[in-house]
Amino acid sequence: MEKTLVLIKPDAMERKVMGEIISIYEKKGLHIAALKIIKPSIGIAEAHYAEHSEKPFFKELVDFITRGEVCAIVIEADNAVKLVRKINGDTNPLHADMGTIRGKFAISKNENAVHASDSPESAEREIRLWFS
Ligand code: FUP
Repeated sequence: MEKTLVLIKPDAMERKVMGEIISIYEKKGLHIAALKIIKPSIGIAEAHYAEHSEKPFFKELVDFITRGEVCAIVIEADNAVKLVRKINGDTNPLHADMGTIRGKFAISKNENAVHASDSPESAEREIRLWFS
């Protein structure tokens, strides 16, 4: 079965909606295969967002993800990658459908509540990074 990595980001953790977000994946019937709460180091944040290292928002991204606790989750399901990205919704909360996690919980493009891997290959790399 396919695996994907979800991060519940510091904005959502601070607002105490971790349980509510996890329950959305569970109610959809997805299997939570692993879960841990950590305060990410700058190293893990930079490695996670390596593909964005040349982007103007990279520093903001790393500062944000390292400012507090994150809940890292491995979700296992058929088509987990596509399904979880659909449940999470558009990166920009202004474009996210209101039924999605970002539609319900995201504040801005940066503080957008959740991350999910964008391909099975990214999922493998990210799961190795967060659960090594
Ligand atoms: P997503 O796959 O939906 O998480 O989005 P991207 O991989 O395109 O972007 C990674 C993160 O960068 C997003 F969570 C939000 C952030 N971002 C910004 O802060 N500003 C931007 O202009 C674009 C993305």
